[in-house]
Amino acid sequence: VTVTIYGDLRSGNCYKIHLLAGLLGLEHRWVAVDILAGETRREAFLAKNRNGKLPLLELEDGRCLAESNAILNYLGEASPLIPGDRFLRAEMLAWQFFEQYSHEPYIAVARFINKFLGLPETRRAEFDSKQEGGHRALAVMEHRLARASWLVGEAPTLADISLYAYTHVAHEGGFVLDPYPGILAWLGRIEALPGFSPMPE
Ligand SMILES: N[C@@H](CCC(=O)N[C@@H](CS)C(=O)NCC(=O)O)C(=O)O
Repeated sequence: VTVTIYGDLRSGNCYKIHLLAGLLGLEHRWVAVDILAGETRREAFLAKNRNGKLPLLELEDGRCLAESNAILNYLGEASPLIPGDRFLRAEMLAWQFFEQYSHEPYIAVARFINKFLGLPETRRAEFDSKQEGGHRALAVMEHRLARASWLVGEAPTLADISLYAYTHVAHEGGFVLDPYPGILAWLGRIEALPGFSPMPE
């Protein structure tokens, strides 16, 4: 018996958990849930997460935990990916909150509209409206990564996992990464970590 993760690996929020599990060698059961087929809106899933969102972690005793970055913090407890230092740990959380408020709502949504909906004319204005905010978030990351190897301190943390998820597929949302050499080098450093697993195609 082990923890269960409900996820759809086309989603960066779900892929974060898959990536962490590989890096830490965590034993787990992965249950594939198909968002595009409406499975997150069915009663069986809503009974586990009223918010109807993936990913979702279910513990052996039946308790469930939603929100990708909360799940990372739960599964990453006592690993080198969470700094012991109080300030660095809070900085890691700051990047994770940044990811959810200033990065994902632009880059993940633009990617969804383009890659999964095929950029229909009815969503074109919304897609365009995401570009400026996405580039603002990428510029904030570049400012740090032009002068440091990792987002926090001198080693990889959960902050890097959270932000890797949608940054490495940002081009699928129309964001060309060439103007961000610090980000490109950082993506390569994450991909070279032992236990790294790519997002499946
Ligand atoms: N803040 C949440 C976002 C989760 C989220 O938006 N999940 C999307 C996929 S990326 C989802 O499950 N959508 C299905 C739906 O809304 O029915 C997290 O970080 O886990």
